[in-house]
Amino acid sequence: MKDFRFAIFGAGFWARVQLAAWREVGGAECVAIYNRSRERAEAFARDLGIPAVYDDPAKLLREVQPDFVDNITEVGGHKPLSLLCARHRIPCICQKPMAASVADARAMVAAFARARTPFFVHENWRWQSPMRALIDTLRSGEIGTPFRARFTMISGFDVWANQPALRELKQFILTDLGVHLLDTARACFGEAHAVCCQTHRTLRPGVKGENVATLLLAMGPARTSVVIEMAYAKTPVERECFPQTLAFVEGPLGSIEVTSGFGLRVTTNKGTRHWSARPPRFAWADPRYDLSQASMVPCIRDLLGALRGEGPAETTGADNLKTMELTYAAYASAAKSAVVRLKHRR
Ligand code: 89Y
Repeated sequence: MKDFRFAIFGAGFWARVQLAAWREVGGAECVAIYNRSRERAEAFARDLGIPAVYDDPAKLLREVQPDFVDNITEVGGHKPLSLLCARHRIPCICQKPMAASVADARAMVAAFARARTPFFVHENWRWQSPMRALIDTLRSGEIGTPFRARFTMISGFDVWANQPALRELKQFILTDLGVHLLDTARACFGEAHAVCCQTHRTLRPGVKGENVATLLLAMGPARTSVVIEMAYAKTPVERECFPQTLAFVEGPLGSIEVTSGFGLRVTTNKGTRHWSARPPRFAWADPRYDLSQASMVPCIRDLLGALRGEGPAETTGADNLKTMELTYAAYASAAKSAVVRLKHRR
């Protein structure tokens, strides 16, 4: 099968790892890079062996005509650069969070639909090995339809060291981490009917946005009560699990626990079975981010399969629009101290 020729937009922390993940998967070769700082793009291209460097994205698209673009810029670049791809009818994978507002996300999805061009979001949390094991166990029906679930991601890890731009976001933890947890919750329990959210800003002025959030959602046909707790508050915690999400799910036939150290524990009236969903270790991954960076591999595989026409991807732009609606509904709830209902949902 012919390898795809693709271009990356962006030359930051995640672009470097994502390129390594593409190489791990194979079947697609990065032939060009765009970054608004040419100097940064050149250094990146030199280090990673990318033949062509551009500081003008439209010129890149015209001259290189890549089979697709992987847009790994910061959120400010997501809308303009994705829309540029749509105008050139070049399929695009956009980094999460897709957009800085629901209106922007809708405009992006609509532009690709009009151009009849594939559009995806690189959303890898649902591909983390323990989260996938949770999704698969729920879909097997072993514990029945869950009535309640809890996702917890409370970490003292210094996420700003590698990603200083996160300090400047006026909307921080829900757009950075919340999108991941909400997307995974959608994969586990179905679409949200209502959300109630409270946030805190405990690290001002160094970190501008909210860095603590607690959500209660009603999700899916059974209106499963889903509680999501997240914090990057530099709180000393005895067991640091970054970047793992811990979970506890209750159903009529049993419960599932995702424990620190990638453990899965499923308890039914037959007893408890447990196993480890440890992710593979890739030499190119930063050991502190192993779980999350390893999950880029199955995420990319899924997107590549869709680009090849082998089947639909899980994280299309249209699907991720529901994650965006939910994320910004959570902000609206926090702003109003009120429950926000989501319309037109399954
Ligand atoms: O940016 C975030 C992501 O996508 O995964 C973890 C992270 O690096 C910090 O929250």
